[in-house]
Amino acid sequence: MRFPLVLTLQALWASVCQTMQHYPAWGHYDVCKSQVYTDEGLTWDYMACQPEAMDMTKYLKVTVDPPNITCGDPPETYCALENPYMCNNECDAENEDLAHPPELMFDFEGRNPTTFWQSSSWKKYPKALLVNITLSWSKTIELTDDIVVTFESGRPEQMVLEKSLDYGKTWQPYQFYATDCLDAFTMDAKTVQDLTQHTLLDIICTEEYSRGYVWKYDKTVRFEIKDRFALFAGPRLHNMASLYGQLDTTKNLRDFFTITDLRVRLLRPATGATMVDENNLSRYFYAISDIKVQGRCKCNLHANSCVFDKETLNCECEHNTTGPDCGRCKRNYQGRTWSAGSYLPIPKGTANTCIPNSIGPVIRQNVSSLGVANRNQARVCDNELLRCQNGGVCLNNLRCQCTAAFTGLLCEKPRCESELGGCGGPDSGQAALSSTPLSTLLLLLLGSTLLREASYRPALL
Ligand SMILES: *[C@@H]1O[C@H](CO)[C@@H](O)[C@H](O)[C@H]1NC(C)=O
Ligand SMILES: *[C@@H]1O[C@H](CO)[C@@H](O)[C@H](O)[C@H]1NC(C)=O
Ligand SMILES: *[C@@H]1O[C@H](CO)[C@@H](O)[C@H](O)[C@H]1NC(C)=O
Ligand SMILES: *[C@@H]1O[C@H](CO)[C@@H](O)[C@H](O)[C@H]1NC(C)=O
Ligand SMILES: *[C@@H]1O[C@H](CO)[C@@H](O)[C@H](O)[C@H]1NC(C)=O
Ligand SMILES: [Ca+2]
Repeated sequence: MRFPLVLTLQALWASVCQTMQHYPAWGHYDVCKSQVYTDEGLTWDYMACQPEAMDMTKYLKVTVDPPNITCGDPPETYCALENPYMCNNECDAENEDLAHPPELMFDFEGRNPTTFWQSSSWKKYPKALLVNITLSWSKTIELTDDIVVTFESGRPEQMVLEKSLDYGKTWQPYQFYATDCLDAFTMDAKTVQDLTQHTLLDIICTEEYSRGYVWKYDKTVRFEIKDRFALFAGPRLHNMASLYGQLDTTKNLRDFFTITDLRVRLLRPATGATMVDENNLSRYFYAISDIKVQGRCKCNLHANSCVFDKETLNCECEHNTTGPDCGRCKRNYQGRTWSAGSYLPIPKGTANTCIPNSIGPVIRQNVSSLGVANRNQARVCDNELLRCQNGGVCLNNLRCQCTAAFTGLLCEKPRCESELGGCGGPDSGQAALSSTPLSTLLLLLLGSTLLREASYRPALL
């Protein structure tokens, strides 16, 4: 029993090392193709690839609604929330030093004093002070780190973070924030720590970022992306292989982290007390010094760079794909139906390139008649290291034909698990784990070790 295990490990190790020599940047999916020598000379090998994560606030358009809610027209003087006698906060849109336009939420922070956007005060109390701050990219992007909104004023007592996936046509809530969730939104208060793999997509209301009048210290409101990733990738995100595998097979999980627009809906400013001081409403307003959004262009694993040109982001598509998200095949390269690249198998993924019209069907015929994989496509399965699991059969090194109960590129997942909501009972995660074959676990284990090493490079994910 022990002998074959060691051999398997060695074989795996050898193949991983070989892969590393060929693809030094493996596991980051940052290379779309590389030249390789084969019996037929120099040819291209194609891999799944994605752009690096970057600071997405450089590429957005910001809109504040209602349009004249930004302070300073007419000029106004504000008092401090915690001290109504401290009234030295002036806003004047005409005076550059005293103006607080929306751009100041996205400038370089680290200056002292901070720069910030500010709303006019709650003059119309008890009518609600409602403000929408909408960030638009005109491009689908995938979030890779927490969204962090830093307030200069007290944090709002009620707010909603919303997202759009269709360029602002429709909006869905991402997270609710309130000092009292039940009262504000008739929702139970939760934190991201209450979420599990099966409830990851639940939209929660949290009191973590609203409570407390001690706003000198607690200024941020977060939407926790990394804690959600960690449900699959482990506490320090060391098993990214597992996360990538899950993203690959579960579309709504992937879509959850994908956006074209974000909206911060400010519903009630900090009051610091149960009673609003109606005699001095200049104490109540919103001010935001910084918003952080880290992400990458969504290019369907067909591009490793994304360029900002004429005010828009566009993927630089490879693999003979085209469109802003590389979402279709180029003209004359529609030899088979377009499909997104795949993170699997780790580490290179599968490019799923578009192939020319003319030779498309012929290649496919020859692939099926001769049982040889199309050279343009990475091998998905074989009878050695990339075995189809759970009784699946490898077809032409291109895909595993799984039995009815399993799914995933290597049939590694019980079918019920890929539907979020999961396999039912609370112990189903356990059941799924124990039914995972040893070799898959080993592969993931090795993958994670190497990923950890690779993560010393800056900007992993
Ligand atoms: C803010 O956006 C929501 C939809 O996301 C809309 O219903 C609401 O009227 C907007 N509020 C303002 C002040 O524009
Ligand atoms: C914004 O402008 C509208 C119409 O010009 C006006 O009715 C409203 O009172 C203004 N609101 C603020 C906060 O200045
Ligand atoms: C708020 O209170 C301070 C101190 O009493 C006062 O100086 C200021 O004018 C007040 N502002 C308003 C709008 O009443
Ligand atoms: C795409 O097309 C170009 C030329 O049109 C070709 O050189 C290249 O090999 C093709 N295949 C891929 C997968 O990029
Ligand atoms: C496909 O296979 C057939 C028969 O084996 C052969 O005649 C044909 O030339 C092959 N086509 C290509 C593009 O290799
Ligand atoms: Ca700022």
